[in-house]
Amino acid sequence: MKRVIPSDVLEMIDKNQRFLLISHRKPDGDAVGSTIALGKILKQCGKEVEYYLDLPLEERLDFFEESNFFNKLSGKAPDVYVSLDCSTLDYAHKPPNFDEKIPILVIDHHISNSGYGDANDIRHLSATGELIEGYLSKLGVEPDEEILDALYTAISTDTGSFQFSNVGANTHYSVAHLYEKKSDFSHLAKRLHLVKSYNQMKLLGEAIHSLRLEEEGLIAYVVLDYETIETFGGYVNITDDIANIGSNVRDCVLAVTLKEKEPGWYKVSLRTGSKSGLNVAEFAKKHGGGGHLQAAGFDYRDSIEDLKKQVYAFYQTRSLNEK
Ligand SMILES: [Mn+2]
Repeated sequence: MKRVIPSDVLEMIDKNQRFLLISHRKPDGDAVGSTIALGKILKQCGKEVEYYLDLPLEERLDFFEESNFFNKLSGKAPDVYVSLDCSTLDYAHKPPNFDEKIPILVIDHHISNSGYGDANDIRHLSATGELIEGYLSKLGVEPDEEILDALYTAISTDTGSFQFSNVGANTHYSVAHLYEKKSDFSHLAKRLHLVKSYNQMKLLGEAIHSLRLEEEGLIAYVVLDYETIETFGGYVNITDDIANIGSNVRDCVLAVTLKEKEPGWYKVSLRTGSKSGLNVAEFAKKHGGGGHLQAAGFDYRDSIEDLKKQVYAFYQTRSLNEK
């Protein structure tokens, strides 16, 4: 059932010629990978494809030859916009003179997606790339190595290298299809999940060094101050593995990471486990941020001591019968 592509989606692809592919702001591996894979699949079907993405790409994602075609818009209006991995149209990175009268095809895996397209393929799989993998056989496309790498990138990044709870048998079936065409993705997996610049590696070390446990090890704090960040290149990635350091400490329930982006201005990330009974998105929302049950973030400009008091009060709200 999950592998069924809606017939009106296939019809929209079949009956149109010019496609403009878009995705969400700050594109992640799934956004970039599923966009490139679908773009090349459509080209193999004889379609004209243009891309409009929010650039620059993260360094680890910036290696696809197909990305040379990104944002080279001809100015001709497309027949169809394709929105990939984007749960709302507000969150999409739309091209200049985006025309609301042109039909939209939505392909996405977010459960919160309301189906804002004129045709929608929304299935709650691990990654949009997992949906796109199913288009290969349906459209009779033989994938080249770049399509395989793009789909692997999409699925591998959105599943945290197949470690998140969104992984299912269907995920592994999809990836098995990729391995039937290419035997070794280890080099790509390393690039996506392990390789860092020297500065980012040193910042990871500094972050681990700053780790402190409070409340008998149940709450962890990691703080990267402005000076340290500046020493190692001045670049802070808010979604990197630094935010997970505290939550990977045994028995830690709540991890708080502060990155001082500008003097006195912190990017705060919160992480908790699926069984903690805490909803960190709620806490982040109170501070003007947002996120998921187990991972959320917000900007913060007051004293760290004050924040710690609020974090502790929040921690105490966790239900006593869950652990
Ligand atoms: Mn995704």
